[in-house]
This record gives sequence, structure tokens and C-alpha cells, in this order.
Amino acid sequence: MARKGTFYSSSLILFLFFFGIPSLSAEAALKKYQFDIQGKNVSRLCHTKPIVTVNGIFPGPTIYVRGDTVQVNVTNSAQYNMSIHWHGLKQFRNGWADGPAYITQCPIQTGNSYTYDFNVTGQRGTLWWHAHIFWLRATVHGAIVIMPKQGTPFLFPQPHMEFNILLDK
Ligand SMILES: [Cu+2]
Repeated sequence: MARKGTFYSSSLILFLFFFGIPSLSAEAALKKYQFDIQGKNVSRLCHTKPIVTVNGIFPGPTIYVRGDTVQVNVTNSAQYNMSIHWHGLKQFRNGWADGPAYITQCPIQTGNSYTYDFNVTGQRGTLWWHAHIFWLRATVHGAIVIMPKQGTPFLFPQPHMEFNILLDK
């Protein structure tokens, strides 16, 4: 009996190996982003100021994800230690990736990198990410857009276009 049970288990594993898990395989994806935190002169309304940015742009890059797993490698080249928080995201079984400095992690020190690795299974919507230490969130922030499953219709007439609006000080 034990052998028979073992046989069934092996068969199931082989089946999953060759055919995948049907409901998950279409969605499962790995999205990788690189965030380089760096100082940059940025102009707004005719004034130029040195600020801390991600990848030299302000606001920072938008993360688009439809799949399950996101990896964001953060390299901190700024003169301030910091962490990144994924605001509003439910960190199911990814608590270590939540990002508040001195709560779930030590801040990423100048010259060091840290890879946030989390999944967004079952979540959707437009949220934002931001530095989670001191005043750095004022300029180190951006949007994270979690799109619904492929083929999921809108709950309203399909919009002509979409763009993100980020409100900051
Ligand atoms: Cu937040």
C-alpha cells in the first residue's frame, strides 16, 4: 500500500512538472526591477534643487505587475540609509519585504543593495511605494500598478486611456 501511495505521489509531481498547475501557470510571472537611489538636480516650476531620486527620475519608476512575484533590487548610492515600503500592499507571507526601516528590516546603507522579493497574488489596483525613513519619502516615491488577470473585463466601460496621478508635496 505504501508503494502504491508513493507511485501516485510521483505521478502527480511528474504531471505538474510537465503540464504545470493550470490555474496558476498562466498568471505566474517574475517581474524584476532595478532601483538606483541617487542624488540628482531636478527642475520644477523654474527651480532646480538637488533631491534624492530613484533612477534619476522624479517621481520614480512605475512598477507594473500582473504576475505573482516581484523582485526589486535597490542599490543605495545616496548619502542616507533608507528602505522602501510598498504602501497598501498586503504582504501575505512576505513580511520581511514590507520595508519599514527598524521595524521589518535594517535600512539599506549607503553603497549597499537589498532585493525586495514579494508576491501580489490575489491583489490588484494602483498603489504607491515610498522611502520609509525620515523625510526621504518626499522625493523617493512612485506608483505600483497591479493589473488584473489577463482577460478579466473592466467593471465599467473600457476607458479611452489610463495614466497615473501621483500627489506629493
Ligand atoms: Cu506608506
